[in-house]
Formats: sequence, C-alpha cells, structure tokens
Amino acid sequence: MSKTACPLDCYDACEIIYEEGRLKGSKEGYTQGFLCPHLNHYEKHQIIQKPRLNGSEISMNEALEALKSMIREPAPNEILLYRGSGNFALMQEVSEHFFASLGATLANGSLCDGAGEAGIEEGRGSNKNMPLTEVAKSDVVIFWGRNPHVTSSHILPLVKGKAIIVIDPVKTQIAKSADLHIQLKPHTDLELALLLSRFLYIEHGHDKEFLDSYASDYEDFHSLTQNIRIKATLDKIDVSLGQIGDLLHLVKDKKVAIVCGVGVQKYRDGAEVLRAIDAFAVMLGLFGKEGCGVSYLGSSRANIISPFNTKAPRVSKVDTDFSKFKTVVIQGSNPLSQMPDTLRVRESLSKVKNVVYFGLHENETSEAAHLVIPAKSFLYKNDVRTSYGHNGISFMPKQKDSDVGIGEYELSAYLCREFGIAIEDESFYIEHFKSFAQEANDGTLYVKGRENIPYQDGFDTENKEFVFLDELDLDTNESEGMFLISSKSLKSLNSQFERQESVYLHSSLGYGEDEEVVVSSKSGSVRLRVKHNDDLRKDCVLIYSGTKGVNNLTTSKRSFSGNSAIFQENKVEINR
Ligand SMILES: Nc1nc2c(c(=O)[nH]1)N[C@H]1C(S)=C(S)[C@@H](COP(=O)(O)OP(=O)(O)OC[C@H]3O[C@@H](n4cnc5c(=O)[nH]c(N)nc54)[C@H](O)[C@@H]3O)O[C@H]1N2
Ligand SMILES: Nc1nc2c(c(=O)[nH]1)N[C@H]1C(S)=C(S)[C@@H](COP(=O)(O)OP(=O)(O)OC[C@H]3O[C@@H](n4cnc5c(=O)[nH]c(N)nc54)[C@H](O)[C@@H]3O)O[C@H]1N2
Ligand code: SF4
Ligand SMILES: [Mo]
Repeated sequence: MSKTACPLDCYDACEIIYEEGRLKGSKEGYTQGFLCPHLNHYEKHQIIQKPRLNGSEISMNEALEALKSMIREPAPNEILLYRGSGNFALMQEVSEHFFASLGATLANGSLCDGAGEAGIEEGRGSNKNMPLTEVAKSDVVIFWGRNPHVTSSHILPLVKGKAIIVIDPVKTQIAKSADLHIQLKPHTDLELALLLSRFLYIEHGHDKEFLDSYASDYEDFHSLTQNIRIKATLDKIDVSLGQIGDLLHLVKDKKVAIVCGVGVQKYRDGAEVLRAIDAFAVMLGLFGKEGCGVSYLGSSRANIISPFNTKAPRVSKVDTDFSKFKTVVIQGSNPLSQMPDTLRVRESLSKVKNVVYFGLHENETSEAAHLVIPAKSFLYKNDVRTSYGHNGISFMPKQKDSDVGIGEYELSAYLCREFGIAIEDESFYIEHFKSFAQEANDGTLYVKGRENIPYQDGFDTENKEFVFLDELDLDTNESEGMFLISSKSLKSLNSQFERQESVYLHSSLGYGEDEEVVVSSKSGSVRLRVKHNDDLRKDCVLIYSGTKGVNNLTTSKRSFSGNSAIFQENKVEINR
C-alpha cells in the first residue's frame, strides 16, 4: 500500500492509496475515501504504447534521436514548447528548463481561468484563494458558474445542510436541490452582480465597518451601479426583482462562500465579471473572515518557487501562430481539440515542419504530429502536486515500473545532456518541491505560508483597499444567434477519457433526438447529433468541452484582460 495523488487538472487534487493495482481515495482529509469516474477507470483507458515517426512505429531510442535532430536543425528561436494541463504536477515544468535554457520560445496566457484571475488581481492586488476547508465553515454557499457534481465533487459533503444558491443558465444537479436557482441568461453575470450590490446598499445590508476600512470608495461604486436601468436590465438578464430579494435575504448577516467557476468568464469581459462578483462580496464584507470569501481557481503554484530556468520569450497559448516555428513540441496538451478556433489552429500547425506530440493518449494532435512520444503516467514517475482549490500538497512517488513511454524528467535530462545544458538529479527537484510542505496538527500536509483566511489585514493593493470597477462597458448591441455553453462533462477531463459526441438542445426547439444538425458561428461549423436536455434554457446550445469539433465554433480573440481564451464569446446557429 502506498500513497500518491491524482495528477489531473481538477480543483480537488485527491490523495490516493495505491494497493494491489487499485486506486482508492484516501480516507483522510478532503478526499474522504472516494475518487471520481476519471480515476476509478484510469488504467482502463488506452494509452500510446510506442513512439511513431511519420506514422511508423520506432523505438524510444530512435524517437529521442529524431527529437534531437528536430531541435538541432532549426535556430533556437524557431522552436516552440507548447505545454497544456494534462498533468498538473510540478515536475511537468522540467521540460521548460531545457527549452528555455536552449533559447526556445514558451507559451503564456490561459485557456482556462485567466480572464477571471486578471479581474480578481485588479480588485484585490492578488489572487489568494478561499480554500475548500474554509468553504466548509460557511452558512451559505453560492455556486456561481460552477458545476460541483461534475468538476469538484469533493466539495459536496462539505456543503451538506447549508443554504445553497446557484447562479447558472443551466439547471445543474446542484441547482435542482438548491434553495434558490437563478437561471439567468448567459453572459449577464456582470449586470446581476452590479444589481445585487445596488440593492444590498439600498436595503442597508452592506458591511459599513468593513467597507470604511478596506473599500472606502464604495459610495462611488454604488453611484456607478445606479447607472444601470433596473427594469431594462432585469428583462435583459431574465431575472426577477423577487429573485434578487430572495438572494439578498439568504445571504445577509451570514457567513457566505461564493464558489465561482470558469463558466462566468469565458467572455471578452471575463475579468470585469469576476471583479464585479468580488465587489458584491466586498459589499457583504466577506474577506478576511472565517467561512467567508470567494473561492475561484487560485494558483496551484502559489508559494512554490520554481527550481527551473523558465525565462524565455513567450507567445500566447490562445492564438499561437505555430507557423512561425520550424519545430513545435506539444506536451500534455491536445491543442487541435482544446485551443479555440480549431480551423485556424489546424491551418497554422499544418505549416510546421516538425510537430512533436508528447502525451499519454491518441487524439487529434497525436494524429497530426510527425513525431509521437508516449509519456509515462503518474503511477510510473516521481512527482509532487499542489492544488488550485485547496492548500494541500501531496507527494507522488513512483508506484511501479514500466517499459512504456518516458517521463518528463527523463526526456529533459536526455536533451540537457545532448545539448550541454546543466540539469540537477531528479531527486534534487523532488526534494526542492517537498521542502514547501508543512504538516498541520492533523498530520495533513499543506503548502507553507498559504493562508486559509487571506486578506485579514486588508487587500494586497498599494493602500490595502479594494479597487472597485470605476467604469461600465455594458454590451448593449448583442449579436444574433443562440448562446454557446461549453462546459465540462462528467466522464471526460477536457479531451481525455470518455468524450461526448452530441449537441444538447431544449426539446421544445423541435429538433429530434439523434437528428444530425450543423451548428455554426462566424468561426466555423460542426455537424453533431442532437440530444434533448430540458435543463437548458431555450436560447442555449450546450456542447461539452472535449466534444470533437466544438472549437470550430470558438474565437481565438483574447479576453480584454488576462490573455485568456473566451470559449463562449461567439453566438451560434443551428441548421438542419
Ligand atoms: N469531470 C470533469 N471535471 C473537470 C474538468 C472536466 O473536463 N471534466 N475540467 C477541469 C478544468 S480544466 C476546469 S478549468 C474546471 C472547471 O470547472 P467549472 O468551473 O465547474 O467549469 P465549467 O464546467 O466550464 O462551467 C461551470 C458552470 O458554468 C455555467 N455557465 C456557463 N456559462 C455561464 C454564464 O454565462 N454565467 C453563469 N453564471 N454560469 C455559466 C455552466 O452551465 C456550468 O454549469 O473543472 C475541472 N474538472
Ligand atoms: N470548447 C471548450 N474548449 C475548452 C474548454 C471548454 O470548457 N470548452 N476548457 C478549456 C480549459 S479550462 C482547459 S484547462 C483546456 C485543457 O486543454 P488541454 O491542456 O489540451 O487538456 P486535455 O484535453 O485534457 O489534454 C491533455 C493531454 O495531456 C496528455 N497527458 C496526460 N497526462 C500526461 C502526462 O503525465 N505527461 C504528458 N506529457 N502528457 C500527459 C493527455 O494524453 C492529453 O493529450 O481546454 C480548454 N478548452
Ligand atoms: S475528483 Fe479530481 S482530483 Fe479527485 S480523482 Fe477525480 S479528477 Fe482526480
Ligand atoms: Mo481548465
């Protein structure tokens, strides 16, 4: 029996007991003895067994030779390392050490939470997260654009018995049993948050004492919220005055956790949305207090210092012009499915002389790559991981040996040797990461210096005060079409594992179950079979992340702040 942790890109970062070839959730701490479909069936999913060069199987030694010449031949500035989040553990970054030291280009920006994070940083001066363990101490939980049954199930036992509010255009599983569900029109959270702040103030529900100390511009912010027309806005966002009243009634004078997901910020103004939600939390005085706050996606690397050299020229991972490079190495990512604007990505990547895919599973990107190098899964290599949803840190020692694939450290050490770049032993880096762990009274490990209740002495801005939005740019001329909702599905982790194949529509729209339709936007189109889902609004089209072709529909424009992809910006239409 040995302990490790789930490597996947997920809030929960579960701790695992590995016993006789079986993965079980650790009974201690937040994992509470259960995993999820991904890990329950982890080793049943087929992984790539052998390297390939131009479609023909080769040995690992031949693959490493081929990789070496693909790196030796071009100038360093013609080489790009594009890293995704297939594995979230800390040793994944070791390859950046090699490529940065060589003078190659790396990627920056976000396909995920970047817009929201930028908004939080603008308001608070930093993005220190409210961890899972604090959410457990609240009276009321607002799930705002977060689908916990699918993406963060370990929060569910912690919120049992609390008052639950859900703000989501979809009637998610948690919405069905919530005390209040506001099924607003997509992309109207900014307006809703401003209205909530405005009515809270009118009803004298704001925390004056807190605001005077840490957000003294709140009167100006209130004036700003007065610029929105109440009736017209309520009509636009499809929320009633009664629902606003009900929400305020539930949260006033309570310990409230606003548990926000990426759903609210997949738009160009995603930063403003999170900043407005934060402002509502500030009006309620939710920061620096037990059981209160906004739980979004923190940085899993908060308080961890990288031992690697990662200083390099960077290009955005949202709209990357791959064609500028002669060799593109793709690690832990499936950009031909998961980057926005797939038609553009395909065109750009098709002009690259050497595309290298370094991953576990076959997918669109492995199919298009010249060189495919299988990775080793987390069970076969040493690592350490942290989370963006809580402050735990887990050691992930190798569980067994395998002849299949190569680990990130092994691959990078080989390249460093061949190109004369200094690299330490693997154990040096593992010990380095372990040194950030500290034991709590109950024996669990957490990251040193990460606060469970951040902002107790004010915010991380220059004068310790929250910076409210000071101008509004509310989109008034909406484009035609239906809203695309593209969120996470239960049995896939983005494009890993069991991927969805359908477009979900409200049954009243008149399309038959299994009917084939073409969904299109200004960026492109995709042909999919219809499944009915009456938990959707009639103006929404749901296509899950990982569905083949979904990103034909999405734009490679970036969010105004945060260098982030905006998967729900484009409207779509359905045709038979
Ligand atoms: N099973 C599973 N778990 C996962 C993943 C997975 O693919 N599968 N992916 C992981 C990753 S990479 C991430 S980033 C996290 C993300 O996890 P979540 O933050 O939960 O993200 P999503 O599922 O994208 O969206 C959450 C909710 O936002 C709602 N939503 C969509 N548009 C809007 C809107 O305009 N306003 C509001 N208020 N709500 C809206 C959706 O209906 C959905 O219920 O999950 C992680 N966990
Ligand atoms: N339409 C739409 N698009 C989206 C989203 C959405 O909600 N809707 N979500 C976005 C978000 S939030 C995210 S985070 C991105 C995710 O996008 P990606 O980072 O591309 O994630 P995955 O699709 O999970 O692909 C992960 C890859 O990592 C490989 N892998 C797994 N483990 C390892 C390992 O240990 N080593 C190596 N080398 N490889 C490994 C897998 O085989 C797989 O190829 O997608 C974004 N794209
Ligand atoms: S819930 Fe998340 S961290 Fe836990 S086993 Fe599933 S994917 Fe891994
Ligand atoms: Mo993500």
